[in-house]
Amino acid sequence: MKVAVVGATGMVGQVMLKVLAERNFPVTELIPVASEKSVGKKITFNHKTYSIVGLETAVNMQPDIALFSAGGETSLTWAPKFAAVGTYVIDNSSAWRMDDTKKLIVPEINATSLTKNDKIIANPNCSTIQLVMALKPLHDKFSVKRVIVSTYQSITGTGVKAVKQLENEYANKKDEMAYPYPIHKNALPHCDVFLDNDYTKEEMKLTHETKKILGDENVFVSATAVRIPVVGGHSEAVNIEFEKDFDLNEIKTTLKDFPGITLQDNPAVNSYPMPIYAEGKNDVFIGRIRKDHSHPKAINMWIVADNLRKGAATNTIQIAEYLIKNILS
Ligand code: 11C
Repeated sequence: MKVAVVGATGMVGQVMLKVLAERNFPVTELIPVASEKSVGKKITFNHKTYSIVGLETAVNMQPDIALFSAGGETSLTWAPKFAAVGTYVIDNSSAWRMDDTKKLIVPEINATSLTKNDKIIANPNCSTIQLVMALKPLHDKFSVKRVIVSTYQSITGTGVKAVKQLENEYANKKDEMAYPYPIHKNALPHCDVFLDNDYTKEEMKLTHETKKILGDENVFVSATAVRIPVVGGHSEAVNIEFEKDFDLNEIKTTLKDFPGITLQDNPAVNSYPMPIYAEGKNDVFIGRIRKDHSHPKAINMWIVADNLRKGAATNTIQIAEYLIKNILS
C-alpha cells in the first residue's frame, strides 16, 4: 500500500507512524506530508528515510490510503482532491464527521457499514471514541437512555503548544500560551470553543457523534469537558441510565468481552484505570463500575484511553486495516 500521512510532523501524525510500524501495516511506500515549512525535511520510518512532501505532490503520487491529521481546513480542501484520484482518506478532524454523506467509524462498532464508495471516512473525536466503546455493547443489551459524562482531558488533545505551555509553567518560563489560563496545578472547564448554547464544541461533539456512531438519535448525552495537566490520556466519569433492568455482573462481562476493552476493576486492590498507565496502549480501560445508588436503572463507571492512540492514530489505522482486508483486497 502506498500510504500518505498528512500532518506527519504533528502529534497525532507522529503516533500514526509509530502505530503503522508497530502493527506491521503493509506500507510499500510512505508519503509523509506536512506544511510548506517542513517540506524537504527527512523522517525515518521502518529504518528508511523519507522526505516530507507538500499536499499537491502527495495528490499527484496517488496514494492508496491517506491518513489525515492536519486540521479541519486542510481536510475540507484536500480530502476531496485525494478522493478524486482514487485515494481512500481517513480523516481525524471534525470536518466531515457530521456530514450525512460521510461515515463516522469506530471499527469495533460500525466498520461493516463501509463500502468501496466511502472515499472519505471520518474518525471520531478522541473523547467520543472511548465513550462509545463502552456504550455500544451495553446499548445492544440494555438500551442506553441517557449518559452524563465529565471528562478529564490530556493536554496532548490540544497539541504541541499546550504541552509547551505546561513545560514552561513547570520551568517558571513565560511564553505564548495555548490556554487562557495556567494549566499547571489547574483544571479548565473549557475544551475547544464555547458555542451559543453555552456548551463547548468538545461537549457537543460527545452528544452528536455518539448518536451518529450508535445510529440512535434517542441516546442522550450531556457532557462537561475539563482540561487537566495530564499527558497520558483522557479520563471520563460516566453515568449511564438504561431502559432495561440489568445485572452488574452482566455489565462487567459484557464490557470485558467487547474487543478493544480492558476491564480494570478491583477496588479491593486499588485497581482502576489511570492515564499514566493507559499511555502508549491501544485499548480502552474501564473500571469503578458500580450501581448508581440514586437511580435503579443507572450505573457509574470510569473510562480511560490514550487519546493519541485509540482516540486518534490507532482508530484511524484500524479503519485502514479494515479497508485493506475487506474492500481493497
Ligand atoms: C481535545 N478532543 O482533547 C480534542 C482533540 O475534534 O479531533 C481532538 C479534536 C478533534 O481537545
